[in-house]
Amino acid sequence: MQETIPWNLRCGIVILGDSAVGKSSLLHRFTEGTFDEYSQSPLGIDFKVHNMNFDPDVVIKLLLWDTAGQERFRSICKSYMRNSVGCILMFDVSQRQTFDRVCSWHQEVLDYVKPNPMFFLLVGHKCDLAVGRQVRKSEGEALAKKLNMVAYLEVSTKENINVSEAFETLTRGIYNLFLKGKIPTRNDWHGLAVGAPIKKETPETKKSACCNYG
Ligand SMILES: Nc1nc2c(ncn2[C@@H]2O[C@H](COP(=O)(O)OP(=O)(O)O)[C@@H](O)[C@H]2O)c(=O)[nH]1
Ligand SMILES: [Mg+2]
Repeated sequence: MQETIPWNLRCGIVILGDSAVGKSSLLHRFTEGTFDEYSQSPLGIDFKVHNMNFDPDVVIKLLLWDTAGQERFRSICKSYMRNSVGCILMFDVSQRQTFDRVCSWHQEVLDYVKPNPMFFLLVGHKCDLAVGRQVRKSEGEALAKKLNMVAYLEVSTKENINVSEAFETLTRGIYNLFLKGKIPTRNDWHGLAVGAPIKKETPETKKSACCNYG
């Protein structure tokens, strides 16, 4: 008997937040497993693919978009928002102003993707910085609740705290909503795409899986 599926769901996730909150570091830690304190921010956009397994027969292919938070890159960010169903919205717990800007990021994204849905995970980043902390965990939790987000998580890329949990929590939230029929899929929207189950057999069938989403 042939084994069913490798990838049958494809999910776009965009990482947003002010400059220097740690977006690129988080994506790098999650996909490459390392942290480099001195690495440079990318100009514009970076892109990674990561497969996630929840059930033995369901693989979710994540398309992960890193963005630069600077004003001049906003127009680039927009096209990636349009191809995403999930957003990791980050602030730096040691920089109060980055927390204060979360509401406007959130509203801006919703306005832009309308009428398509977007599901958010709020990340209070750099939680290793206990001494310089300017935002309490309870404030992050309250804001995520107020904005109807999937969850709030405190993350440290540097100390590798809650890194994979962040991606898993958001993806699982989206997956569960999808199973409940709360996320529509449409041909003209690529945030969440469903591919027909395929047979895991040869390199050829694997190749066709990639093209399965149209
Ligand atoms: N203390 C601490 N610093 C971090 C952490 N993650 C990233 N940084 C630092 O924050 C700065 C900005 O990170 P970067 O990923 O370029 O932020 P981006 O502009 O949002 O992409 C860099 O100096 C990183 O070394 C973390 O978890 N803890
Ligand atoms: Mg960056």
